[in-house]
Amino acid sequence: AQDCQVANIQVMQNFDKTRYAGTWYAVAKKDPEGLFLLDNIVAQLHVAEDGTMTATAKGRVIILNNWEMCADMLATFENTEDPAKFRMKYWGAATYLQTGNDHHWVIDTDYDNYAVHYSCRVVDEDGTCLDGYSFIFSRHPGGLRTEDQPIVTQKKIDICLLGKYRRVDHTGFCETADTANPE
Ligand code: AZE
Repeated sequence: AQDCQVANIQVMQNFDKTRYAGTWYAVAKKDPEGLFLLDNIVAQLHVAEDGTMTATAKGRVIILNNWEMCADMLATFENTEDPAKFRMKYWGAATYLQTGNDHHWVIDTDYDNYAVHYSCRVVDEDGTCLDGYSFIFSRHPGGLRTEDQPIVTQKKIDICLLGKYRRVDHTGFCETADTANPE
């Protein structure tokens, strides 16, 4: 059984960021406190020849008193001693969007269908996570394959977040011409 200590959370073994690259659709998320991406969340990860990982992400947000928009985010990743644990610096393409420096842990992935992401922002005195977020990503915009669902459910249990996720809808909100990614 898991003890919910952030320090004891198991991440992906032999993580291969080259295989992790490409497009991921968020299909479920556990929110942190405060402003966050609402839905239509798509991440594109890129690994350069020298191994540097960068990303873009889009998602619907509501900022400044009910202004609904598509957040266009950029990120760079810093390696740590664990190949599946990164520091992620991110910022908005527009200055009024959020900037931050979060952990980015890859809990599990088969690279071709699903990925379980985890980020704890604040560790509590007892070693559990006080404030954090997590994404379940799929290569398929329609959701997880049936056969991947029990694997993902087990990982949610392992990271002590079972029952804390909401589904992420994809309605095409961030796919209009003026926000489309030229890649
Ligand atoms: C992530 C995938 C890799 C790139 C990035 C991600 C996270 C982005 C945010 C963005 C928040 C924006 C807000 C804007 C008002 C993990 C999806 C950048 C957390 C709240």
